[in-house]
Amino acid sequence: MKVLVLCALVAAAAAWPNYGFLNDPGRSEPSDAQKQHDVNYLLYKVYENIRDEKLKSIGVTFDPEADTSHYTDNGEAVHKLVKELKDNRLLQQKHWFSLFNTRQREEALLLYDVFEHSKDWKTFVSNAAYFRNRVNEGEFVYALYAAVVHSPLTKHVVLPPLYEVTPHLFTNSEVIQKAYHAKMTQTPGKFRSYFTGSKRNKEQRVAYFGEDVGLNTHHVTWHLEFPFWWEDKHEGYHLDRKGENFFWVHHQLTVRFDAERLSNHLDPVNELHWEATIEEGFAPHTTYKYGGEFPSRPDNIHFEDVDGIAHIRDLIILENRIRDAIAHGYVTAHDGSTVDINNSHGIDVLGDVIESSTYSPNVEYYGSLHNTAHIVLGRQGDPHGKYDLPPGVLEHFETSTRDPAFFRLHKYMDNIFREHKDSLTPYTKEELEFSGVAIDGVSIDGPLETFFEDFEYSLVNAVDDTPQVADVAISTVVSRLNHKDFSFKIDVNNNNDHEVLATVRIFAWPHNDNNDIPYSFNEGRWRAIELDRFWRKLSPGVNHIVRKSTESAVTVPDVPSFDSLIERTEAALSAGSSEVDIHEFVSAVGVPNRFLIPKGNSEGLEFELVVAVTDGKADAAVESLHENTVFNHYGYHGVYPDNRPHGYPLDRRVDDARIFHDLSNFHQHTVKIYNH
Ligand SMILES: *[C@@H]1O[C@H](CO)[C@@H](O)[C@H](O)[C@H]1NC(C)=O
Ligand SMILES: [Cu+2]
Repeated sequence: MKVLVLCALVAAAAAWPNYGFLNDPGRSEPSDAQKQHDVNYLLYKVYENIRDEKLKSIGVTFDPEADTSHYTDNGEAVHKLVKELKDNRLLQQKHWFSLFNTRQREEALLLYDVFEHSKDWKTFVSNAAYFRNRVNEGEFVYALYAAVVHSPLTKHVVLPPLYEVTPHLFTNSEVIQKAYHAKMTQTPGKFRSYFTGSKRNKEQRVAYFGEDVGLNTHHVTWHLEFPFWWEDKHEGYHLDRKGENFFWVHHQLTVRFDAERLSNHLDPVNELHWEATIEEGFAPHTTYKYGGEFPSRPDNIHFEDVDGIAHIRDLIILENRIRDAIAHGYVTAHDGSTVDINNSHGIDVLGDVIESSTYSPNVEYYGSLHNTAHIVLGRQGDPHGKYDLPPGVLEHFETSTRDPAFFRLHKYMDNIFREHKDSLTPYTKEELEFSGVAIDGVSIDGPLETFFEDFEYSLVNAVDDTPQVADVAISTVVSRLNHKDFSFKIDVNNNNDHEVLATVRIFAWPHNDNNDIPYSFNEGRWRAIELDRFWRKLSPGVNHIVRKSTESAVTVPDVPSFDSLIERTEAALSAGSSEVDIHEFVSAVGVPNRFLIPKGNSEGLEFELVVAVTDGKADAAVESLHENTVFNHYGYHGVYPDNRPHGYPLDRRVDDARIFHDLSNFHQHTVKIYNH
């Protein structure tokens, strides 16, 4: 019997492709460096044949259904996908892809399921090579990115910057055209990208925010880490606080954008209103790789129903149902039971309801306000499909923030969330105190100063070629915001006779509004930009905490270029090293560190800097947070680190600011942010 089983195993292995590491006895999985190499080449020139010979031949000879013992679901997912493929039902290649398109999303998720159910890397990578040649490229890229983010097999793999994998979604058409010209004429080219539109459009002053490739990557990556389609059967984990994270990530985008506007003498964003005019039009100056130009929207249009998507009046009804739930303090689940939201957890439920995600307790009743609104707003240029235009920028996470209307839409959502938060009872002094702990002083070492710098990224993956045509260097240079390094110095007195764990939370909000009137504490705290949140052990006596701006837990560094990622990987492999030293780039979920502080202005824009040191023992949801160095601001693989709500202790209404000013574990002072 034993012999029989062994024979069967050997036979199965023979039918499976010969993948390099199999020749390396004693190793069951390839090294991280090898996986990084494979992912690099799966994404390199994704519209053409794979440039890695081994992967390329696997892509041709592999039979995904040959041995289903390599799948955790006995091949169920792969059978489904192969059947769709054989029945010719899959979206063609060289066609646009949008995650908001139901059928296209289903196809991408079928492939995601195949990756997820692959027991080992060999199976994962062979399927990737095989389906890359057969499914729509956009679906492939999405499925692979999502799988690499979530799979335990790719824990240390760094995803190449999306703006160099699919540059069309990040780069203006004018520059893309120059890139094609450079390729056709085999002349290397470095082209400057300018922000969309002209100075006649005031919105252009803040285009450096919405069009920043790093910020767009943050937005895409957050939605990959917390997809609305996620069900807990995936990888077997629940994405803790997904709905609340949805609120917070967009709340932060909203308040950061308003702070950029203030820095540029613009009024804050007005919320979108279904019955009012959308004043700003938008001309995206962006083209699909396949499928034409992104549609424009003229100024001053009224919302129109979008055929096949939604009636405006239905969206108003959904909004009313949600606001009704907030007023009642509970949502009604699909089975008629009620879910209490009049508590700290309510925001999480509400986030699931508004987005909506599969976690929504009643999608039949509350619908999908956010996702539907994205499509409806994205289609206002051609609501009845008369001109057969492809989806709008708002139907892709990569391109959404380019359109200023994105921020209107999110201001609208944000105000609904605020209605809920404002309905909760304010924190009391007793709840906010940290017994025996007092902040002695807070200072900033170094200037709070921003500047613009040039950033270059490659467009080689934007243009077409074949292995017979040599590559010429093609890139674009874009201006981007950055800031000088600085550190927070926080002196904290621990008057207890023992060590305590503390959570340090740092925020800043604009001192004045657009009319130069100071914000009240309650208005300011809602506009607070989160700068950092970390845990520290405090010894008895005085503790001098120094926290560098580069260490901020809400930000991530910019990912190295695709070229340098490939170079570093190949160097590691040829040196026989099993890993590539790129650990700090594994997560791209955070805001780029460059955007940690808003732009400010030449006279110095005033902000209220706020530091709260709260009881870490009560706050910490997991052990050893004071030693944490990985990005886990929104949680990691479903585990959220903090027992407190996002934005704590500023997340609730403040009726009496004296409560905060009387706290010894709370500090506030005015700072100025300069831009030179
Ligand atoms: C929420 O709870 C608070 C305190 O328990 C209560 O005062 C308030 O009326 C409740 N709100 C709703 C909408 O039920
Ligand atoms: Cu979003």
